[in-house]
Amino acid sequence: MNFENAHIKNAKVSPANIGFYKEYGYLVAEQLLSVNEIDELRMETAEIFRGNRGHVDGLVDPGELTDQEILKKYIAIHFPHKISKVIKSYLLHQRITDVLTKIISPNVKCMQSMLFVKAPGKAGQSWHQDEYYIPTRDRSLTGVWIAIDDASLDNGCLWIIPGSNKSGYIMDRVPNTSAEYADVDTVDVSGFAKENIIPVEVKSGSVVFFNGYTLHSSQKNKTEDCFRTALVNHYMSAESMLPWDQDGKFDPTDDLRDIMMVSGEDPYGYKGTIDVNRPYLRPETLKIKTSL
Ligand SMILES: O=C(O)CCC(=O)C(=O)O
Repeated sequence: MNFENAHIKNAKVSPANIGFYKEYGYLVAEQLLSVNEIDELRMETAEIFRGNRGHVDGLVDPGELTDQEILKKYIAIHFPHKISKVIKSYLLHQRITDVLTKIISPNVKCMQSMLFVKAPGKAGQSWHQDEYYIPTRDRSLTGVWIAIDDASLDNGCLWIIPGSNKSGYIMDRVPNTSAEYADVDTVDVSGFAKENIIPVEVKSGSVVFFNGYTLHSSQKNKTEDCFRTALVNHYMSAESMLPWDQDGKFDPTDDLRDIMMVSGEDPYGYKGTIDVNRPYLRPETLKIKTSL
């Protein structure tokens, strides 16, 4: 595996990058966003969790608390773009959509955002493939993971298994017994060679792109004072319908139309769009779609 090709240089996706993505299921664009953009995202994160972008069930009254004191209470908020124009604008960021049109399709839509603050001491996310939760019909789901803080081994960076996307099937889920992870279930990765399970440590402003079949996880934030803030958005080809009922939250659907086009044409544009997802705080222990 030539890891050099995992890196997008100067925001330009090369044929070697595309080949690497097909084979290994991820790419990294170091410092794709500027310092000013990251500052804007950091300030917006504080505003959202202060409740200044609208009500979200479970947000505590900020009173006299500092931003750090407030953020320490949370792991993440789902669908922040529903209340924040700033977050919404980053779903459409040109340097990000330029990459997406090369690795997905000229026609790309976005169906979700998640803003992780992952305060010190908070657990990480167990091994999973995102398509288990967000099914597309053409395996085009793509996560875009924007590092707002530096992400390191200590504060719980992403871990990835390059090439795990290749099998093209959803792996079985088993009970999670590790305190590293907040979830009740996980994928057993003991069959993968240890050297093929790699941390993706990145600097603030860097963006990691990964396929919906790529196994990934993140460990506990073991620092005492260092957040691991990241904005994670999910995209797919606009050619695919989105049969996503969010584990029964919505009526069964062959095409959830709570989407936002970020590039090209929407072949299903005649259906219009809907606005049904509301932002919610991620609970300490997550039990999405588990039969365990
Ligand atoms: O950022 C994290 O800790 C995990 C993100 C993740 O698992 C995802 O985006 O699917």
